[in-house]
Amino acid sequence: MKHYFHPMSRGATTHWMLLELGVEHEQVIVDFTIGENDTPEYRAINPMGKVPALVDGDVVVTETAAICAYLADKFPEQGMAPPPDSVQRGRYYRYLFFPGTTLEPMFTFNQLEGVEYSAQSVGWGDLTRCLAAIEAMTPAQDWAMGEAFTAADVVYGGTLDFAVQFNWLPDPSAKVTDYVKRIKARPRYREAHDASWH
Ligand SMILES: N[C@@H](CCC(=O)N[C@@H](CS)C(=O)NCC(=O)O)C(=O)O
Repeated sequence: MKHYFHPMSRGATTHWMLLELGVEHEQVIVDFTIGENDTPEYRAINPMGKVPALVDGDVVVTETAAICAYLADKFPEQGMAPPPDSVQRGRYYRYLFFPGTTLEPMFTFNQLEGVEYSAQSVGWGDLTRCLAAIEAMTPAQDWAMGEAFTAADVVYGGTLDFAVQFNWLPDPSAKVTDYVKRIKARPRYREAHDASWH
């Protein structure tokens, strides 16, 4: 399978996921800083021209969370996703979808000054609600799904890691910083991110 990525991108997260699973893959660097994402060939893979993307035979997957979810399900023996018919699956989906649909837009809008919006209408509500949800969802010990480290931690924990790193979270609680520390202590995280920027 081919992993289209750039080390200074969200591709570090999907690379980390591939390493956690120990999946052989071809790493294809798409240097978007010099427009390598803006070619007809790459747009045929991802019309958004974004990295990361994964091509597995005839299957094309874009979006960081979708790639992590796809990989976790493709290699069920690695235990990085609860079984599709298990009761844990609902909780697992929440961690996979919440970062991209809610946290990322909130972090972006929170950096902008003078932009007014209705917290009742936008999907991310507001910073206060997001911080309360982060506090409620972040595990005090182990991982998002309990003892098993899963794709939920790669996606949700990876987003919190970015947020702490870039100071998007005002005064993160001890629970959040400890969880991010556990994430960063994982050998495969280090391997993926040492190849990136820290
Ligand atoms: N929603 C996408 C966002 C991907 C994204 O924004 N990638 C950035 C790098 S982190 C990119 O490819 N930027 C190049 C560009 O937009 O031209 C995902 O989760 O994968």
